[in-house]
Amino acid sequence: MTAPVGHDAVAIAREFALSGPVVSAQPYGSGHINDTFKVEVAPAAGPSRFVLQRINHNVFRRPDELMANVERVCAHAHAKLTRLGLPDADRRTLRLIPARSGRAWHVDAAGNRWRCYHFIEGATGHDIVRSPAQAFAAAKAFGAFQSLLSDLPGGRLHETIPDFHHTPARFARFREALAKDSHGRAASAVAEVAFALARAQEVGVIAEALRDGTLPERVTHNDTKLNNVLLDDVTQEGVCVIDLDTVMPGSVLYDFGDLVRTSTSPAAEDETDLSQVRMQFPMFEALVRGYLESAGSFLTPKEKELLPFAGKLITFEIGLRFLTDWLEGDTYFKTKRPTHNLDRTRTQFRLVESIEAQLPAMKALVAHA
Ligand code: ADP
Ligand code: GN1
Ligand code: MG
Repeated sequence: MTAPVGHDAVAIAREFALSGPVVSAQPYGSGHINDTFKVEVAPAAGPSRFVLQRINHNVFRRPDELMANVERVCAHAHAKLTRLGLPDADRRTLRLIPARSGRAWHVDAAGNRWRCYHFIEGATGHDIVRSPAQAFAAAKAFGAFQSLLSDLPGGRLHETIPDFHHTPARFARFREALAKDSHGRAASAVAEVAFALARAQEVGVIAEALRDGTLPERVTHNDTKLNNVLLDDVTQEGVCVIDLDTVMPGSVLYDFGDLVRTSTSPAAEDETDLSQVRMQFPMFEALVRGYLESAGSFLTPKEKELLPFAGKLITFEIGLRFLTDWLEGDTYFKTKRPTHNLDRTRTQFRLVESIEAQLPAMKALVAHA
């Protein structure tokens, strides 16, 4: 869908207990789901910048459950980091600013849910990986995030999007969209459809192992694209994992897999020059090192063994979701041009091919890591 406009973000920001009078609220970031604004307040004793977000309720059907998850995750992470004595715990996890009502969110007149976070200063979310050092830092940060949440109290988190990474369910939805072809677009994606159908046999590997217990369920992030971890502008180290809407029970393989998808290619997710798209081995090597540094101690042998395959499967799954959205008329992901979802599909599938060609070498690397 195209980005919704017209929210009075300044007025909404004033509904939160900020440290001074709101002076501006500008659209911010490149996420595909929520509407994000950078809010500035007049100079005051406290922080002067905040992040205001409208939760996309077409995607997140139960925003109350989502916010309950986010509150629990933020509180646990902050308390644990503080307990560990980290000097900059305030920068290492998202922190919610309560609304003036005292709740963690504000509901506007149109029924939209809004929340507000402290702005993480001096750190950036990158859309494209620039160096193995960045890949290393991102993977280490997401592994540390999983470790941080491994003792989250209070029972199982809500599933904010049921079957979010159930690749067979994603495949079934793709087949339905193809059969309906509601927008007459299947003819424009013949090669991509054939590419997807040819890989039907592999879609169940992780979902089935989770179901039969050969892979453990853990608290995972589930949306570990590179721009969902902010890296320090000076040191390039991972500072803060953001975008907590899909933190829920899952497999660590989805998290590692999405890092491979988003942190190994020198091209953007929507690059139209497919000759630019490829899995760069030094980036993969850095991801493995970074991830094992923070998560290596708790991974089972099977989780470790499947890390390379997960990179391929998740890249395929996200490509399939873009293709499904293309066939269904662009109702889910924000788009900025008519063929945006088709372009994104092509990029993902080209990356899948590149991963497939290097899978034996990737497996050998992990086996010896
Ligand atoms: P979406 O679900 O739409 O991807 P995100 O939560 O990832 O939304 O936020 C969109 C962008 O806003 C991020 O990629 C990041 O650049 C920026 N951002 C989000 N939260 C913060 C924060 N607390 N501090 C600084 N930047 C942030
Ligand atoms: C969305 O919210 P954002 O832009 O970080 C999507 C992910 C996809 C990603 C593809 C809730 O992530 O699942 O992998 O786009 N988030 C949701 O770029 O669907
Ligand atoms: Mg995001």
